[in-house]
Amino acid sequence: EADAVALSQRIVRASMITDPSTVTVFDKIITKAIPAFVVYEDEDVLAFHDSAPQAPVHIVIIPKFRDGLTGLSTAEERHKQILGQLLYTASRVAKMEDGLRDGYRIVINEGGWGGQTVLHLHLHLLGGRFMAWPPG
Ligand code: DGP
Repeated sequence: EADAVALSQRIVRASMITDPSTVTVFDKIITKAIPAFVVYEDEDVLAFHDSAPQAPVHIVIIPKFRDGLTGLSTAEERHKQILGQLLYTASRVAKMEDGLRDGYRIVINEGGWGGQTVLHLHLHLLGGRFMAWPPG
């Protein structure tokens, strides 16, 4: 039964993903139309606290210009630089967070079965507790 519940939850989450051309909540965070606790920002990248934290430290890192990157699966040659910048930002931000001194985890949820709900590529930076393996 637990499996059935987990599967139905994933299907609900997948159904939230609709039109890749839609403006997502991350656009509103980038334009400051809705507030977020920003921990790092430069010309290309924004990092902010996740509103539904799954660990004591849970930061979302996004490119400011989606440029077709609805998720990792739409990555193309031209995205190689921003993909590197996102990981490098994760490394920089992790150094600033006391709770991540003993380690952390980077996650990219891709597609419905990957648990993705926002169609704008993002890294999750998680830590502040032991991160179990395998992930759920
Ligand atoms: P994913 O499920 O991998 O697509 O992750 C989307 C994350 O975005 C999820 O962990 C919650 C977070 N999130 C969604 N809406 C908001 C919001 O309005 N503000 C903030 N700070 N985070 C949000």
